[in-house]
Amino acid sequence: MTELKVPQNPLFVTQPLLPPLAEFIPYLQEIWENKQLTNNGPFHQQLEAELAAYLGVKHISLFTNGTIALVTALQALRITGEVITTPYSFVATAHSLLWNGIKPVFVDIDPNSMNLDPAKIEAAITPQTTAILPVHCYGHPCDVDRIEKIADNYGLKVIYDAAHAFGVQNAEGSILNHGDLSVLSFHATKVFNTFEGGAIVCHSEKDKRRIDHLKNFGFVDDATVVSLGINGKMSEVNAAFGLLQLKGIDVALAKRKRISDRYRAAFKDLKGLRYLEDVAGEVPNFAYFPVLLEDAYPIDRDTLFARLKQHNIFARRYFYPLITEFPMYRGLPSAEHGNLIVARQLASKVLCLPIFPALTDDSLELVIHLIKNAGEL
Ligand code: T4K
Repeated sequence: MTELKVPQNPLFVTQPLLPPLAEFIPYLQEIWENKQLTNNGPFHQQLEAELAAYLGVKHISLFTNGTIALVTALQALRITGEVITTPYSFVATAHSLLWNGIKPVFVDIDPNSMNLDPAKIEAAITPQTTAILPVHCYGHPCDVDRIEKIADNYGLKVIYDAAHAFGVQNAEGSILNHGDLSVLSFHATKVFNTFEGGAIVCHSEKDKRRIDHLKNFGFVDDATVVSLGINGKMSEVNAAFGLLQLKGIDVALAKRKRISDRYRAAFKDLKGLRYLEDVAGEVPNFAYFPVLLEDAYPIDRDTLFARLKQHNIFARRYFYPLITEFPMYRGLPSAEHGNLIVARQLASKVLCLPIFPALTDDSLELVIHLIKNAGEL
């Protein structure tokens, strides 16, 4: 790259994966012919089967989005009282608890993994605690073994918010096989998208049946409603799009890996900038590329954020503000500043850089140049 060119079009943190439109038309023709638009149609069933096989999980239930899937997962396990969760996430994680009348209890995160710190969970457990809702933040796996041990000791359920963790594996296989349930998001900004969409992964037919009833108003047949269900069903158009997406997912993941590798190589010896390290045996999905700017970096996170914006580059401060800063959470005792020291630090220091399959080399090199030369520009 000889000169710095401000990109003509804005460069966003992500851009949805979209296959050629012509490849989607035959799916639409099929829907137009069979007139099944929703309610567990053929594409819906096919996508559930193909996703379960691709992800290496037993059962998957598709949803209209990840948030309704989270709300339903808590209903499926009849969670009540208090639930331990992280403040360092998208607000939907905690909202799913409030929608169920559950009190969120926020616990601080680990500075290296940026996930719920297992060492701090036990101190937050009370007689009202019924579950833990950790997030595999940025797609990096939580310490599932330690969380499982604590849950077993105290008789708690574990629901993983796996919105970022499509395709992620640890040494034992899919990360989605841990906990009682895992919830995925297939939103446009995710590694695998169905425009809007989500899913619950579960381990037994019985759980899947209950989840499927809950996402269909509680109906088990045309005259019987057994639970306080909601309309959480994925439509045939979204499911068909998912089937097409799935065909290109491995190529898309490989492109993401290339970008992640390039960022890592470029920032390896950069003073004051830290990125998430690989965990042994982990298969990541390169969903996000968060960098943490420490004191040794020449400018602070918000100055870098603004400077990139001047160059038409829209990095994102995920997850700033912390969930506990929002009005419906800030009065909770666990939202108190001293309880969340690491999360507060990270929320002021982390910036997520553009990463998506169609990111061009020129754009990637421009982002790298601006970050490496922040002290001089
Ligand atoms: N749990 C966690 C941990 C989550 O991260 C999320 C969602 C959920 C639960 C809930 O799942 P869903 O109910 O959403 O399925 C985005 C997404 O809206 C949200 O899905 C996601 N997390 C969150 C981390 O990011 P914003 O406010 O950053 O979205 P937005 O519209 O600013 O998009 C970011 C950039 O992506 C834009 O600047 C441009 C680009 N973009 C976005 C969209 C929507 C496109 O190029 N095309 C698009 O269609 O929240």
